Amino acid sequence: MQTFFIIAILALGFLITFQIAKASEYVAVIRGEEKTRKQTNKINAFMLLVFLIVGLIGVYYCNEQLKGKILGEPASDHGVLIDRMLYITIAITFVVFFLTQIALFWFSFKYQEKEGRKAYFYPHNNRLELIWTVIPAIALTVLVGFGIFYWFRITGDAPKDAMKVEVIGSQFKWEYRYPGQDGILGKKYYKKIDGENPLGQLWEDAANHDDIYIVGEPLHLVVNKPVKMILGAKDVIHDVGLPHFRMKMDAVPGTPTTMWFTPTKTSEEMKKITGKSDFVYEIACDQMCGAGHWSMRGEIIVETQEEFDAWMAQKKPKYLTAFPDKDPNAPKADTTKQIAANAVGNN
Ligand SMILES: [Cu+2]
Repeated sequence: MQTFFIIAILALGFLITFQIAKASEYVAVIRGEEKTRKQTNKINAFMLLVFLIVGLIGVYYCNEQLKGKILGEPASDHGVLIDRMLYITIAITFVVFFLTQIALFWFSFKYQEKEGRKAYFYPHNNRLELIWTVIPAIALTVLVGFGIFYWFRITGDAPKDAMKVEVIGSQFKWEYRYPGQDGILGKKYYKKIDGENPLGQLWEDAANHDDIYIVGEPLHLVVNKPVKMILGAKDVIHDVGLPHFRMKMDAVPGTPTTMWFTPTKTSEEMKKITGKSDFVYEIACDQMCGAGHWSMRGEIIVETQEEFDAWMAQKKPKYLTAFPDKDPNAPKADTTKQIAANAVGNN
């Protein structure tokens, strides 16, 4: 039905344009070609001026409308750099936009065809050529220079003391893995992935024994502590998008990618800054990865080291779930019986 309407509207639009063209052709014949051409030329020149004014008002209106809808303060060290770069770019392009648009439409209006006026033939001017080559060259060098400088800082190596966390995307969820006490993420092999071992951890690698697996709950990060994310995917290409930290990086099956940043504000601080009591840091999938793509929205909690440690202390390595008999804290079957027997005896 929708397709039918679209085709009908297009056909109607074509018909109307065709009829108007035909009608103006007849009018031209009746009134005389030359006169009509001059009149149309005048109208066109005037419309260009109208376009300029309406366009500029539109630009201002859009800015007013969307002002409060941008993300606000960045919540990471890299975010500050990204925002600064963005504002410098916007400031430069803003000036260029205004100057060029006004010149373009105003000149078209002012120098429209007039009786007795002949276009001035002005083929070349070295000084002008130099000016409009050198100024954009300097502006672009500044922009690209900033970009490269920040790019190297952001994509450079993470600090040695950075905490590590693995982020794995699949249709349609995020899974996380912390390296545990040893600070090393154990080896994985995709053929080992099953219901009991969702990341395919190799249990013979001892580095895996203390790794903490998290799914279906927010990712926890420590404020003012650099975090290095090791990204991966199980099926298609996903993308870890962290809008509040101004970070994003593809999560690719088979090829680990990394990114690092330092969260600078806790979730609680962010609630005060934004004035929103329900504020949450989001992790989004920034790659159209399938029909359930939207449902990959996850949450991140940024907290103090103490809060993080308290949360982490409740977590049990996946290894101990896979091999309950290796768990020193798990109640042994016979010991439980013994305790029960003792309790009965004491009564
Ligand atoms: Cu995705």
